[in-house]
Amino acid sequence: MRVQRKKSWGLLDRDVTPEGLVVDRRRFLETIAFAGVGAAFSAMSGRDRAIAGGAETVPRDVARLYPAKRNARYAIDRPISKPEIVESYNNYYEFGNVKDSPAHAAQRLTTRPWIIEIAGLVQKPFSIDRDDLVRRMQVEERVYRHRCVEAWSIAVPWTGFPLKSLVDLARPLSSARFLRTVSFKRGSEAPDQRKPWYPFPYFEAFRLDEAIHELAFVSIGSYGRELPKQNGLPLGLRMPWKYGFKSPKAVVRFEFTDRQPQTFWRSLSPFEYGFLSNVNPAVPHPRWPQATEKFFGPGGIERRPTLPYNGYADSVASLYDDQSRKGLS
Ligand SMILES: Nc1nc2c(c(=O)[nH]1)N[C@H]1C(S)=C(S)[C@@H](COP(=O)(O)O)O[C@H]1N2
Ligand SMILES: [Mo]
Repeated sequence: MRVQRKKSWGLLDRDVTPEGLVVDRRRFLETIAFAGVGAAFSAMSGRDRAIAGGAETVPRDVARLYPAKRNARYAIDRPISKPEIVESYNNYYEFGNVKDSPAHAAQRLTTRPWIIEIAGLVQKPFSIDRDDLVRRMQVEERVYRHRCVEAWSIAVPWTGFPLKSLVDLARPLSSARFLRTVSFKRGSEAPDQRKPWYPFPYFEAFRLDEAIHELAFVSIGSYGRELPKQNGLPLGLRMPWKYGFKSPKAVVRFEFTDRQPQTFWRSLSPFEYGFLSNVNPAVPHPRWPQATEKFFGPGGIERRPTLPYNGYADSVASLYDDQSRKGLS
């Protein structure tokens, strides 16, 4: 079966548990920190002091955020998926359109430095480095369900902070009604972005009331360490009550608008992809019935009923009127 094909990169090993993985990874990072480069590090400023060598170093204070304390409020009804699956079976069209391509192709993305722009209807537009943004946030771990419109699903412990904290930092004007995200565009590192048939960079958008909902989450890590590139490093969103394409990866720009923005997949196929695209078992997608899903559980694939709002109805259903509850949009 394709998704279980062995992948080897980093420190992943088919046999380690998620917990074991966290421990191994930290030990590795700490070993690096204390091994070769001591003298060089002590000459650097605290900000630049980094844990690992090479071009893209994780600043030491950022690496120390992991593993972040899990927020028990977001416990879910199913076990966590194996990182080996979550990190080898990906949708990330910048890095190919087959599931096992991003796991290797995305390693070419340069993720540090990474400047994020805050733009549009805000009191004062600004740019901020990803690590500086992270330093200003209260970081925690949340286990979320993730449901792709293709009808597969996973459950993942993400590290990050509420999108609302970023919105607060941005200080939107009262005229702002929507939040639009734009992901990176760098054809030299993501060859699939050079192909003409997709309108890269990837762009998504949300109503502002959705963006400040407590479930809307900015992800910077998973399984107790920095996000793998194929899962969205340096920073992505996780909107767990929506289909997976509404969780953009590698975001470089947050833009506040007063009109509903266009979105990537909707621009390609408006009858297949709604603006809201909340998970809804009653509304079949033209290509994928949505009544059930294939959950990548720790013991293998489980067929499960799809839950309204992906199981988050108690929390988010009140955001939507009858009209938007019924349909795709
Ligand atoms: N920039 C970008 N973000 C993206 C996508 C993409 O192609 N490009 N695919 C989306 C889709 S369709 C899904 S299902 C999720 C998959 O996230 P995962 O690979 O971390 O499980 O990422 C979403 N975010
Ligand atoms: Mo998806």
